[in-house]
Amino acid sequence: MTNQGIPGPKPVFFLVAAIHPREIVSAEIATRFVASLLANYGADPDVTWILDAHEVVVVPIANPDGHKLAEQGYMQRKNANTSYGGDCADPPEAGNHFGVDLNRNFAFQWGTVAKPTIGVCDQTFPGPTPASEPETRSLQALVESLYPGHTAPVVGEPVGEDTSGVLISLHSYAEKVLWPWGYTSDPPTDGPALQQLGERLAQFNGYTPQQAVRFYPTSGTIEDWAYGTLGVASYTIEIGPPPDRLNYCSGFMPPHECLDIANGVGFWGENAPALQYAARVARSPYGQPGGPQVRSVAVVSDTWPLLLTATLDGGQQPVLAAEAYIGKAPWDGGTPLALEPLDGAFDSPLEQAQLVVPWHGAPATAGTDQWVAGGGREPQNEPVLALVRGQNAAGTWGPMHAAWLSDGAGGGGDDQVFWTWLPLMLAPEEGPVYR
Ligand code: 0X9
Ligand code: ZN
Repeated sequence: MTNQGIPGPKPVFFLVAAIHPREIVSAEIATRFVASLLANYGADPDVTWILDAHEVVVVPIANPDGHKLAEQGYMQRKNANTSYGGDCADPPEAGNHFGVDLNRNFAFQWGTVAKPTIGVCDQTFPGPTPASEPETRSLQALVESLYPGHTAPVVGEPVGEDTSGVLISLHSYAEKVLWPWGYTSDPPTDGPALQQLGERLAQFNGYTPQQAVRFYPTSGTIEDWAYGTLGVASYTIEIGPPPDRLNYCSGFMPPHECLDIANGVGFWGENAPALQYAARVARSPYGQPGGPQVRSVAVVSDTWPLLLTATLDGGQQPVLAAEAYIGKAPWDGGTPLALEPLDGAFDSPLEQAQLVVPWHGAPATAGTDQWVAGGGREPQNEPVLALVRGQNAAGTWGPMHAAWLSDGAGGGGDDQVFWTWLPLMLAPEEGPVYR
């Protein structure tokens, strides 16, 4: 998914689910993520710039043969390859079935923890050779095609903030956010940065963030492979039961309503913001998560010029700057407009800031390009995105958060649009308008 009207290449967020088919909630969440992006494009400002500026690639069911068995209620973890012999239970049982564990089959450190000698019917049988399975080879080829120019990280050298791309593999049901390595207890060179993003994701879904090996050692997982061969920031999210439904929503095949229970915050409510955050930082996953978070952006105005306000959260670090890009992002050559701190100085971890959106040139003809200093389009006929970000004391810029400069009605140049070229059309007695 991407806005094909805007040419690439663009940073890629890759989401894969149901490598283990019995973990049925993973496919459901991946499918919902697709639906939510498509349904909210053009309406939700963050969804809109995510799809304008990124490619989002989702494989909701990575193990279709296994999923077919899971759909029939069998606790199938592996694929449905029966060609390696063995005398495995058939129909499949939870702890004894035919097939290869695709999440042990990837061609990186293959067989070092999950050894092929453990037995064909074992739950973590890694296959006879690295990437022996067609599903694995397809996923490897797909992921490699999405990250051209990416190379294996060099030990001792961080891959750097310019390395784009995030990969998330969805599983259930341990309530964890896990990053490489799984095959060794040594942290990778990028351990601190991987941890930084992992902890951010965990702040959204409430799960436990840790290096994967600390859950238990594994080899041949997709996340070790993707980080180990391409340097892509890669994670497993183990979707788990909301705290108040620990028993009811546990297990591989929880009731469908567990997606939304507890006032709408079930598996979906917990994980949707985490997935959206992962997409938002895909341009610089090793950098942006260390920067401030923009908690809110609002466009406030009762007359020209427009006033944009934002709340920035630097966590442990003071926020030292904030800027907005209007109509044109920095990666498209947009010009930053500096926000001013409301309390007079950028010096604390929580700052409120504002920008009086400059109005350059005469308020002339709709459709001309002379509206904002940021180099973007004027918003006469379509709403325009304002992207806001903050910088902390370490110099790190955080991820963008977006708001519309518009009436929120979805464009079309109708006469409801409050940023009309004719300021007099705004009755002053209406007071501030919060959009
Ligand atoms: O074992 C797995 O493949 C994943 N857990 S699951 O219960 N869904 O099968 C975890 C993979 C993450 N890596 C490590 N835990 N090392
Ligand atoms: Zn799993």
